[in-house]
Amino acid sequence: MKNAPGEEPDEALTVTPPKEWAAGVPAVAHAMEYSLAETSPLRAGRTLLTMNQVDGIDCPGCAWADPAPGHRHRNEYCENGAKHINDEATTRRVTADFFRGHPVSELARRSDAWLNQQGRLTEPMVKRPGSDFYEPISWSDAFGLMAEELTSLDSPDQAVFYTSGRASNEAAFVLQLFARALGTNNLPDCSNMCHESSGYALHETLGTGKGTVSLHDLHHADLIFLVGQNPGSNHPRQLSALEQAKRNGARIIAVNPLPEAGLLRFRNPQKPRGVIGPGVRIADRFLHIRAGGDLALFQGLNRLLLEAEDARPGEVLDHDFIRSDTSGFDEFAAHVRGVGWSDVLAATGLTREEIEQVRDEVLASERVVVCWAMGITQHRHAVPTIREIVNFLLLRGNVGRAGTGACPVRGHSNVQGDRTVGIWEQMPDSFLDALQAEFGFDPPRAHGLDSVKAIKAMREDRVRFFLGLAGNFVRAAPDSTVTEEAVRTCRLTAHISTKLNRSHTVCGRTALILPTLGRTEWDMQASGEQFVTVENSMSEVHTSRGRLEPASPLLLSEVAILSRLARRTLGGTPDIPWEQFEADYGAIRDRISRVVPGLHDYNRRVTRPGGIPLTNPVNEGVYANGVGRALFTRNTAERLQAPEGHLLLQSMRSHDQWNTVPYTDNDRYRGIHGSRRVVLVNPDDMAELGLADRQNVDLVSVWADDVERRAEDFRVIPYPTARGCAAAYYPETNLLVPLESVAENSNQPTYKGIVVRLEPRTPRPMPS
Ligand SMILES: Nc1nc2c(c(=O)[nH]1)N[C@H]1C(S)=C(S)[C@@H](COP(=O)(O)OP(=O)(O)OC[C@H]3O[C@@H](n4cnc5c(=O)[nH]c(N)nc54)[C@H](O)[C@@H]3O)O[C@H]1N2
Ligand SMILES: Nc1nc2c(c(=O)[nH]1)N[C@H]1C(S)=C(S)[C@@H](COP(=O)(O)OP(=O)(O)OC[C@H]3O[C@@H](n4cnc5c(=O)[nH]c(N)nc54)[C@H](O)[C@@H]3O)O[C@H]1N2
Ligand SMILES: [Mo]
Repeated sequence: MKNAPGEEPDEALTVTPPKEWAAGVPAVAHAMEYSLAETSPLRAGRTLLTMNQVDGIDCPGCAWADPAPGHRHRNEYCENGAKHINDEATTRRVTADFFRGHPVSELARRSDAWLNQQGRLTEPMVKRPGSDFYEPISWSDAFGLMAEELTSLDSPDQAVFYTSGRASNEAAFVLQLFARALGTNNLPDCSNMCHESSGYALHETLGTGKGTVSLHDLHHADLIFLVGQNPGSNHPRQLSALEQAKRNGARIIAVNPLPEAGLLRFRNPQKPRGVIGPGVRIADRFLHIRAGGDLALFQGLNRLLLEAEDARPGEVLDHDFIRSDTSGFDEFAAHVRGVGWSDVLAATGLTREEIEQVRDEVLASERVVVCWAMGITQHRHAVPTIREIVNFLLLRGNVGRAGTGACPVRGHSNVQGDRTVGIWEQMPDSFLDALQAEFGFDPPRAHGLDSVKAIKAMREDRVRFFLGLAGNFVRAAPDSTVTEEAVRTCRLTAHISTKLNRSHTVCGRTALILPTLGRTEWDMQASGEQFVTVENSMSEVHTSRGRLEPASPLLLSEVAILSRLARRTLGGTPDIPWEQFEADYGAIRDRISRVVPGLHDYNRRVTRPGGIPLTNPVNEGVYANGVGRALFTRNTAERLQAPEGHLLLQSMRSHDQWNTVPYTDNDRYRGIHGSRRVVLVNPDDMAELGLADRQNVDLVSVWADDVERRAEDFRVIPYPTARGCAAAYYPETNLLVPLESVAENSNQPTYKGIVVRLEPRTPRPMPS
């Protein structure tokens, strides 16, 4: 298994010291530079100035929440949000002519960045069996092809419908309705690869899949943990919220194997002070943890809290809360008291003193929030780790009170909303019952395929049809070579997309590109101009309305594509008004309001400034986990450790990419320029492994099968990552993640815990 095509090694690599602060003037300058390279000043202005404003465009970047109406800055966007939005608003176009000049076999050799840079997709295209070219097809014929395939399946479970978290609530609801009316729950999504572990652990312990924290809670916390996330690059507007919390007196503890720029210092570009001053120090304390050590950290901390309670009975734990709201405390306490310090220190790479200092911070704090992202969820023992974080919060009643709670920081701007409206292969019976009552058909009850299971089913020839609503499934998934072979077994693959990506080049016998409107564009339908709705990481549902002229007159909206496909495939059975849905998205929201709890009176409430804040039942003392109380849990996991001569590799995002799409080869904050084929290694590990600065190596992953997974020709960069750990970029390293390597229970790929060895290649002359 080798590199993906287009991933030639780079001679242009330069390395500068990692930055110790994030945002500030260079960030704004970089945003404008990127915007103007992609689009005109007028278009850039129109998108940026309405971004995240009441009645404007929801940033298609991350899911971070907006401040309350009236408290938004005129420029309520960050450098990276500006890049993402202008990547969509680009004036470059991929036309039928383009495809005449580029056979699919050639496109399959291009890099991810190159494919994205070709611009917006403009008309529906088909690649027919045996052909190496995409050619134009009418919308009607495209729907005909898909309907024919779908109606000839032996079972509806031979179809898979993937969703990426960019899709609006309206499109997502229509898609899941179509899939279930067809008869399948095969609705994998990007969340299977993102926060599935959080959903699993939180459901089990608190009875909710969502975070319990609002922006207001964050602003008023005394102590905030940032565990396994890189907000400077991936949630830059979170830094503004943290700055605000600090102004209110909060302390912040960052836990990460990498000293990320955004964790250290922040210069707010929206304030004069941020432009000139030294900025705000973000993390008061930085725990340079070993990858995968977080479960041990929180267990050690929990043990220290129990012992503090022993020393000062009645003063440390929130006994009233534990008694009234939780279950399982005694078993948990007995278990955690037995956790050995040598194990904790070995797993974390921290000293006992460091963990005791954290305990003291906790004891001095009335209100604690824990934020986490992919550094936690993408490990084999992600679920027990998050359960232990919940134990930690429960001990001092840091759940359900103002200024406290669990804050899984979501990725895609609407990944949470898509789940709320039914994109999940395991929606509970209550949801399916509501669908049945509303639409009068019997939805399938057996769980469908998640992302990893879908790939396995393809490999076993159990899938004939794949439709992707947004996203880049082939590149986001693990074990790239295996996934690519699996996808090629499908008879028909179709993608509803805005930009060209690798999933269009690695396809089924017949392949369709279904180009669609983006968030930035106005959406005109029979009943007039439409808006869509989305839900952010803090469960606020609000509108998003585009302002730009669509990239091509041939584009259809996601809702239109899905409604027409459904009508063509299902005809009148069951009797669902697909035409009306397409004509007026309000008709979809009316249905959602009767199916999804909390979204009653959707059309009226969602257009109010600030939208609908969905209440998390946990904040009202309701735990819908079957027990009716928050659960303390006992967690054990084998320590994640690379054998001697190996390192534990994490695959992460640079500062200049959106998931599977790198924009440039630079990672400004980490000081890497001109190449993404780098592996960051601790200098002491380099010495021990006999590796030199910039040495060329192959990354070879080690797994209990006899498949060789090798990512070729990376340069070793000495970097202050924790000992025993290494870091490289996603998606270039996805081929190293075995399909079988998943988190227990959540089935989420372990993108942050890959055992690798670094194999030196024959030395090449270094560029001077
Ligand atoms: N600009 C930009 N913004 C984005 C995205 C993007 O690609 N570009 N993607 C969006 C999406 S979908 C998501 S899910 C989020 C992702 O946001 P993040 O989760 O911040 O993304 P990653 O780059 O995967 O970074 C994971 C962080 O976890 C740390 N880490 C790795 N392993 C461990 C560990 O074992 N323990 C601890 N404590 N830390 C660890 C890494 O060093 C890194 O800082 O961002 C969203 N926002
Ligand atoms: N190794 C490794 N792998 C990972 C991760 C990791 O950290 N490491 N992270 C995982 C995570 S957290 C996630 S969320 C997944 C991401 O997986 P995906 O969500 O599947 O991937 P994206 O790269 O966000 O998808 C980009 C494509 O979406 C399409 N698109 C963009 N905007 C729109 C729109 O408005 N409408 C439509 N219809 N299409 C649009 C464009 O065609 C673009 O090429 O990857 C996962 N994979
Ligand atoms: Mo994500």
